Amino acid sequence: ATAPTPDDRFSFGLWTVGWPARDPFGEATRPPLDPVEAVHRLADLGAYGITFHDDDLLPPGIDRAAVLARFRAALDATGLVVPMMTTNLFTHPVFKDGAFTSNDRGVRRYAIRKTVRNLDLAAELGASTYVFWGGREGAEVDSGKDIAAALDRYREAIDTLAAYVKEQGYRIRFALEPKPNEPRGDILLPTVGHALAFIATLEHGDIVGVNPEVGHEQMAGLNYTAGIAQALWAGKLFHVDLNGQRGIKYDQDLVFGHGDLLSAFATVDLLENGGYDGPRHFDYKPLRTEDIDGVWASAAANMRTYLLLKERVAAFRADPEVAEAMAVAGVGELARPTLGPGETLADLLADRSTFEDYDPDEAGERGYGYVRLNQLAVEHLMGAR
Ligand code: 3MF
Ligand code: MG
Ligand code: MG
Ligand code: MG
Repeated sequence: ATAPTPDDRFSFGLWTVGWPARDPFGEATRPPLDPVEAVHRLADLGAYGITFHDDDLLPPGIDRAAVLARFRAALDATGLVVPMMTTNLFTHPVFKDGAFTSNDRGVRRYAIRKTVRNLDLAAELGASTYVFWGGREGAEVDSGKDIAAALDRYREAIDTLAAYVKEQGYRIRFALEPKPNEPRGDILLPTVGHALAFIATLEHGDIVGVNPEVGHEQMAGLNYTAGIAQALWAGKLFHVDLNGQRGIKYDQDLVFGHGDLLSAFATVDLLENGGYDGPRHFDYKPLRTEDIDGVWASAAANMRTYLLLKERVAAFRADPEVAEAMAVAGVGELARPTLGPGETLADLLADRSTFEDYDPDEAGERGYGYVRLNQLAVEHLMGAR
């Protein structure tokens, strides 16, 4: 694969390469990373964007003006952009029962204030997507959280903030990031489907979409590619968090492709050929075993894996045998409406070929050849074709 360039639109969270690898059982294994260093290293590697939570760059108590001036200078020097920003509504103890859905009203009002402050900065830095990951919006105790009331408060917060964005004339869209659990026992809007259903109830849902993360859907045993396909179909795939996950367990945030590689192949196929035009954003964690060289090697690995998969997907799509296998499977046939142009249900009922003269036993004998199609995908993925 060719080396990544800004045209590939790869972006990374500051909290990804900057993760000092503190986990629930162990101390940090790496020193803190200067955000300015992160900007330079990511630009050198060929990324185009860097994203961050308010507190990643501007922790409480820091000289905001000074930090921002240094950070902006690094962006200007490298050409790196800030396509997405988000709010940390999960680290501080104040958010232990949630932010927009805490049972404590004062916390909910503080969460809205904290978000508005960072939305103003997002507008200033030109970020076009603002992500909401509700990590603490959830519960462990069923009787302790009125889910309907929590969803009312969630809706109230998102609508209030979206109305603010419109009033200010900011060119920002929101993207809700689903996750089934961790750190809460159960989290509200646990999957892409739950989030889409929630968005449909919003007053300002026109500027609200989703930011699905590979590992989050896979933690729920779901198919990530199918999930983002439905989000695309709904016109709601505003952003993606790419990474790797190996099965239903804690959120691993592995390098993209280091989990379910065949699924990653399908994801790249969809992102490249399915009409997605947002950033290819990586939300991963360099393994705790890595030193700082390993951090940059892992950042490069995300992009290289994506580009290699993009190459393999192109070869798969260009292979005449694949086209033939797809025709056998009827992949294109599904795009044809079930009723003919202008045909009514009455016409269909009158059409003897749909029932009286239809032989379901004979139709049931059709083989779809999906295994052959999948084997072709596997062989392209392995570089065997
Ligand atoms: C946690 C996440 C988050 C979100 C981030 C918004 C800390 O599992 O995935 O990362 O992605 O808050 O982008
Ligand atoms: Mg995550
Ligand atoms: Mg994750
Ligand atoms: Mg994420």
